[in-house]
Amino acid sequence: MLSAPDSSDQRGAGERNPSGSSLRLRSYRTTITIKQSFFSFLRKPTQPSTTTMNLTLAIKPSLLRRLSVAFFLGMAFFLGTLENGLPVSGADLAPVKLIFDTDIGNDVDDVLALGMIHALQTRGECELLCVTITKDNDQAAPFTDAVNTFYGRGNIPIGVCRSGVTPDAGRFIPLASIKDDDQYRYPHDLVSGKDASDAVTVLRQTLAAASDNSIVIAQVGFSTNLANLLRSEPDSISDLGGIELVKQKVKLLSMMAGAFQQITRASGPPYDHKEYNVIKDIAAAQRIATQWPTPVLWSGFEIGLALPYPHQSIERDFRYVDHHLLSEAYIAYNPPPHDRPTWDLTSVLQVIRPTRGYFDLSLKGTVTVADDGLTTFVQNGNGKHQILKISEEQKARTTEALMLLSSQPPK
Ligand SMILES: [Ca+2]
Ligand SMILES: [Ca+2]
Repeated sequence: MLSAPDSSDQRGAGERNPSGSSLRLRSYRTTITIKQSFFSFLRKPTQPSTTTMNLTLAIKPSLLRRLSVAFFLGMAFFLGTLENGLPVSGADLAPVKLIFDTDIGNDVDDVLALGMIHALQTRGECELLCVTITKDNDQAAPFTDAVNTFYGRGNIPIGVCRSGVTPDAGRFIPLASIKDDDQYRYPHDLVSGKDASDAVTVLRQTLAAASDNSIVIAQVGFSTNLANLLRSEPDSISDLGGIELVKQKVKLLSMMAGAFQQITRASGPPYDHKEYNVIKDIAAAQRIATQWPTPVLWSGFEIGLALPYPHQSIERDFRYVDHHLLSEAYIAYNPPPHDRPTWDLTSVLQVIRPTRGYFDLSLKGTVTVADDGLTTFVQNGNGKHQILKISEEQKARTTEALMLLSSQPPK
């Protein structure tokens, strides 16, 4: 096994390997004969040009070891640029340009997913361009701004919808309004969703400003905003209607929506699950399934359910500040020892780290959303859809990644 050069490298050549191993490092001498004309550019005009010269290179053991280490580090770097045996292009290493569309304020996995996005941005792996919200409550946008501000990105545009869907405050978004000594516990300057722009406007502005085929969207709530985007008409922001704008600018949509396996409860037989993000706006989900013009990844209910967030992380990993909006939201929603499924986190992780083997993807096919909200996936050669899958072997490593990224402190 290779190790970095140690203090023995400071010793003179020929000294015994301090480890006492039988491997004796000796001086290696290599004689290289090179046509002197090769070095003619170094030659003084008076030097003869037709002779050959012998170069003797004495390579000391310490140098040899350094060269070995450098060689293997170089190989490791080279192999690190391979994914699935294929070279990773510079474009693959560029930060993913991300739009996060969320019903933040209902379940708490949206909050952990947003924290994870910030951690990945800090690592240079993505750039969060805007957040659009499908929960129609005026405290959802200030809560989102508070999370973004905590991670040092309080100017990220936030768009809201006025759909009437899930208008209640829920269990944790009022945390953004808490004040300690007349100061917001969680600073933010967007104090009400009434002051935020319409989500479709924010989406159209973000897409219009983007390079072609550059945008990835993670939709982890209802399909309301994206369905409205598809229906949007050309306007002062863009000459393109919604479908054309998406077709030109969006590379991939990743959705936490639907269920593609029967779900087993603690008691009772397995059942066909009507998933929350779909049934809250079935018509919008149907529009996405039938009209969205780019490839779509679907993370079904069964994926996040298979990856419960370890509650010990909530108790331990967020204590680097006195108050943490992520852990307080989790506790307000469903406190430890509850291990909340990681539904929304899975859709984010897959699109920012698509080649790391956290999940498997089905072959291509088509998702259908029935009028009652049930979803089915049928494999076919030319469909735009793929569904996420996860194996027993992947679960521990993927959970670890979700946990570490969710709880990573701001830079
Ligand atoms: Ca702000
Ligand atoms: Ca959600």
